[in-house]
Amino acid sequence: ELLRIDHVGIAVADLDEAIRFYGETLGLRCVHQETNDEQGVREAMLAVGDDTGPRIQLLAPLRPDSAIAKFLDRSGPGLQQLAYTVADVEAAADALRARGLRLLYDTPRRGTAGSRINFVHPKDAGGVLVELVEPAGVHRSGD
Ligand code: CMX
Repeated sequence: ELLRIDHVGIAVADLDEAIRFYGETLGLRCVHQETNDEQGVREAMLAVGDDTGPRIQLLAPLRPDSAIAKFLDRSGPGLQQLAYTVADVEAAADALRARGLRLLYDTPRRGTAGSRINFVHPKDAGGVLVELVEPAGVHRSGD
């Protein structure tokens, strides 16, 4: 039920500086920015090429106790997560739980642009923090 790669998330200390670097050095265009208070992040979505494929997500911490701040403290800036698009985040999470993986949330939380998200613990996915993203507006069974 993983449909495609949605985005690759990169932890950065300074969002504006990172957006500038990616724009000026790699030519990636910032197409969306938002603050997600619950996740403790300021984030930016960058389009690659014609923007038909996966995007790059830059993640900067809002607070010292946030997941991104802890990641930066431990590992420094760099790849933090790999996110897959799913049609139904609850169904995808249930299927992975049934295969013995730990999901971080009992119920989905809000992600970028009104999406619904959950995560697989990196220790259960070969050292990769896997995010499941159900984009806003897709059909959900039970609605
Ligand atoms: N990728 C790979 N491994 C990671 C990791 C990551 N992003 N974050 C932590 N780990 C590893 C640590 O290196 C550590 O390994 P060792 O035990 O071998 O040293 C282990 O996982 C720690 O696990 P933990 O103590 O259970 O958890 P932490 O306090 O380090 O938090 C995690 C890790 C994944 C539970 C936390 O980052 C989290 O809740 N993430 C989900 C939310 C999130 O990332 N939000 C920001 C993005 C928001 C968005 O995408 O919209």
